[in-house]
Amino acid sequence: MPADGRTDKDRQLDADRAAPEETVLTTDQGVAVGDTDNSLRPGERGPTLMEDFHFREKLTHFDHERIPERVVHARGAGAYGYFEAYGDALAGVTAAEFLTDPGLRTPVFVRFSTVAGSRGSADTVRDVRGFATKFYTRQGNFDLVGNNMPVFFIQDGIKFPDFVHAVKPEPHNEIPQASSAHDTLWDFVQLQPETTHMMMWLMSDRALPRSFRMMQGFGVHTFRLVNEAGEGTFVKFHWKPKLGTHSLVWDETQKVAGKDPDFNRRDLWEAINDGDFPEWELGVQLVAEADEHAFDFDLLDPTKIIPEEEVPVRPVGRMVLDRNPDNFFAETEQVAFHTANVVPGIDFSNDPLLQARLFSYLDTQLIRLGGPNFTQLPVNRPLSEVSNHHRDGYHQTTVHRGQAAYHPNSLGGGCPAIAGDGYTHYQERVDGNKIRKRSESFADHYSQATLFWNSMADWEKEHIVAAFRFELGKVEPMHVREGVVRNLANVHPDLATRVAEGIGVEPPAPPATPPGDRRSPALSQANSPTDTVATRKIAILAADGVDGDHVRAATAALTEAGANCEVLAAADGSLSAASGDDVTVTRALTTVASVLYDAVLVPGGVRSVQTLAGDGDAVHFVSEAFKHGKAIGALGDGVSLLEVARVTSVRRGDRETVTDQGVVTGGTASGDFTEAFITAVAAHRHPERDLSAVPA
Ligand code: HDE
Repeated sequence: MPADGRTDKDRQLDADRAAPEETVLTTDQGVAVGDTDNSLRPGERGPTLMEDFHFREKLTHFDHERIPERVVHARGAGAYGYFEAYGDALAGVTAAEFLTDPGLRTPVFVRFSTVAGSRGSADTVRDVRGFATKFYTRQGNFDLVGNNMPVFFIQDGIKFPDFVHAVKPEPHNEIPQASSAHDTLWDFVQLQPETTHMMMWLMSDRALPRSFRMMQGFGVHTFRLVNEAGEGTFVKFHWKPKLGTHSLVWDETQKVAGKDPDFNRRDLWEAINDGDFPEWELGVQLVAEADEHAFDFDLLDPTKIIPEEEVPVRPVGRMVLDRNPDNFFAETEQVAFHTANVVPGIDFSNDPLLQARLFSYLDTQLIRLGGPNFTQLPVNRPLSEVSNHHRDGYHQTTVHRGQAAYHPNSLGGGCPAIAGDGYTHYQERVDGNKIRKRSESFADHYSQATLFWNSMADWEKEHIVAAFRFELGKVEPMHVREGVVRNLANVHPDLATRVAEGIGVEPPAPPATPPGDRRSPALSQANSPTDTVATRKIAILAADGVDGDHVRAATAALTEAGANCEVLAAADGSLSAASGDDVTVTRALTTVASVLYDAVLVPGGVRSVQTLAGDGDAVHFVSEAFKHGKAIGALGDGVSLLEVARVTSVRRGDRETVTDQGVVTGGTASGDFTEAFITAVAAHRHPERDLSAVPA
């Protein structure tokens, strides 16, 4: 690790960086430009002349600024960082150096994305999130192109265009944008039962991450690790976020989509800018080749997980993102991931979805980035040396020297030479007749959907039912709604009945055989760690006359614990506190909303609280935060604002600290109070509240 903390990739990029400081304006030919505001014309009022090369170049370049957006995962945000293995636990399992040498710091670039929406769509829509990592290893680039859900909609990649056409905006009117709540998706789903397990994930809160920094990542497919002797071990890759796995709630996501469509992107950017570097642990589930058939599902079926209780996830390293890109287009837009980018020690399985991806990603980069030389783009270039006989093509930037561009050659001294230790594909024995047929071992589409349902906490189940009702409520043809309910009956009769009751469909008859009762606690977000308030955004509502000591003491304790506090008031500037001193306002209330914060604190001060009680924005702020299950703190007179905001179903303390369902009240900002409030914020949400009657 170099002393300046920069990765080798960062250093490599120096050669490509350009900055305008101390330069003069030039054409692309390097000719200095003296006027870029007026086109060349005969006379002041004459037509523009063809010979104005600067005008033509400027406009032409502009006209060609856009490239096709990704057909899926068009909207994304990226960052650089590094990966470090914890130790050599995988030595002997894989020849991949970056996974086994704890002394190595491997640079990475990660791009997070939504799937269905266009480049300009909102961040917080209900969708799968992409989680694609490019490791610039010393043995070449390895791309782990995963998602934040561990399974997929289909089992064979030949179905991908069908699925994507169904979920994207409908072809006749291009409606709806970035939403799965429409006829064609659900029509596909009801006719394609293999989607059932993934639809459970999509209807769960996993589809609404609070932050890219608070979501898991999964390689989805079974891959192979291969050691130096050529022996293989099946592997599933997992990313676990250090901040826990947390989600927004549905009503909130829709409001955020309007208030701040860049919510997740901004969150990533700001955290890295502030030095709060997001971190994930890489884990692996390993399965010996001999155990390939030891499960009640097929390891090659991408609609299945290996329950963590059956094969534990072994932590093998950590990834930290510590640098924002310099230029969105050059880096985040032009980064080209490809599942076939593997290094020695990592190989594929015969998962038919993965096999299709091995074709599709290269193909897609060719159209998106306009030719075969996209690997030379700075963000895509490996750190290890590239030397081969590939030549020419659009945008060739390498100046290949020499006469011999073929192998074997003697005129070029036989170079580049064949590597003695080159990548060797795992020598799996494969034989069979050429057939178009799905394996029988892929036929069970429901057991793991049931496992997922059984593993959810009650509030997670409620959210899933509400999501199915919302989405299917937008589907016009009744036979499509009925088809989905028929599928859900195979998952669990409770689920099917509760969904049916909300969408005008006859509840299904009880099944002949009751559903299984297996659970996997690792699937529930209720079991995600809630031990930190790091980077959580706390809104402190105030007006003139606020108790300045409350603001100071609470801010100090929360900041100390890692949270970010903002004082919100009717206008920017500063407030005069009850004791006469000034309190700086971070933002005007009218420019923000409760949905952009994790928790609310109302300090005391009679005048301040009276003003807030008469301000609809402030009152709504509190009731909406309550509705969304967020921690709420109120001190002294601030407690009375809760009444006005209809936070009435909880016990409140006027003097000593009382916590009830994440609402923390008390007389002073004592250690007692701040500790209780911090615990309430760390819990993320308080779903135990009865919210049905709370408007917001
Ligand atoms: Fe992708 N996918 N995909 N996908 N995918 C693309 O490649 C494709 C699948 C994933 O941030 C495309 O460069 C096929 C599973 C991510 O740049 C395209 C199939 C998983 C990203 C493509 C799948 C993913 C993509 C579009 C079924 C999770 C964004 C633009 C056989 C394990 C990467 C592009 C980024 C992007 C094809 C299924 C994840 C068209 C054919 C399963 C995170 O090549």
